[in-house]
Amino acid sequence: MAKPVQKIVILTGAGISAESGIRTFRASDGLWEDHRIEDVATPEGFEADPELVHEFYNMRRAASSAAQPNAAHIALARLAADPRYEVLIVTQNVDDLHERGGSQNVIHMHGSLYGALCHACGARWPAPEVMQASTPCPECGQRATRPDIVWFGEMPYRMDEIWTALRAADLFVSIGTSGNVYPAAGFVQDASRAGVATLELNLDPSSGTSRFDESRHGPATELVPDWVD
Ligand code: BV8
Repeated sequence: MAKPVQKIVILTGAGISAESGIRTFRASDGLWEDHRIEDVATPEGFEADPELVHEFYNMRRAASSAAQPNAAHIALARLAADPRYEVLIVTQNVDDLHERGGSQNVIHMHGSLYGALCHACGARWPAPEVMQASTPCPECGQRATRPDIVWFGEMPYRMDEIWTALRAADLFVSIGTSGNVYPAAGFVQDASRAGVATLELNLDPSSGTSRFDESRHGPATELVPDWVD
């Protein structure tokens, strides 16, 4: 009788991309130049100044495209390739380093720098490297283009799928996130309530560290390959 496959749900945050040179939110003290991130990563911020918000995301898209996946991204792809495990990566990150590191089963719950969305009709298409609000929508032609990013106050993507997978998992692992933003920060509680084992791999204790069965602290490029291998 073949051993049962172990189901693992992995939540990642900005910390897994830090060693690829992509700044985390905390490292920038929640600031981008002289703007609070909550001011640019919100629908109100976009309404108030669409070009400023596009500039914020164009800069981050350029940083993401210039970055390389690191040993942590690559180790997670190795784990998923092992037939003993069924791995789902739920990332809060909007970069594409998981995919470029070889992972296939990835949910971008906060959207992606590589998606464009029409604020008027809801159409989606692949984002150009540099995006402007005036870029006409390929569907409705209106000039209301925004990055396909989930801002504060907006509903994250594919939550039902995520919660279902979380509750059916054997193990929930949180990597590189400070545990400050909901609903992602609540996943450890959802997992524990469903009897799922929980592990935190983070540079330093997150806001939710006491909720994990086990916490290991250090850089992701050391912790993740050690855990995977
Ligand atoms: C929603 C896309 C409802 C944008 C992002 C009060 C209480 C509870 C909740 C709320 C509240 N007030 C408001 C809310 C809701 C709000 C929220 O949680 N606010 C917080 C500030 C309190 N949440 C929302 O608005 C969410 N939506 O609730 O919708 C709803 C319901 C129905 C219908 C409609 C709506 C949406 C939140 C999504 C916002 N978008 N991202 C963008 O990227 O520009 S959030 C953004 O910030 C990131 O995606 C990420 O989620 C978050 C930053 O978190 P981290 O990834 O953890 O990054 P951070 O820098 O904080 O931490 C890095 C960690 O890595 C650190 O711990 C560090 O130690 C570690 N690290 C660093 N280097 C390394 C490392 N680890 C390992 N190795 C290293 N080398």
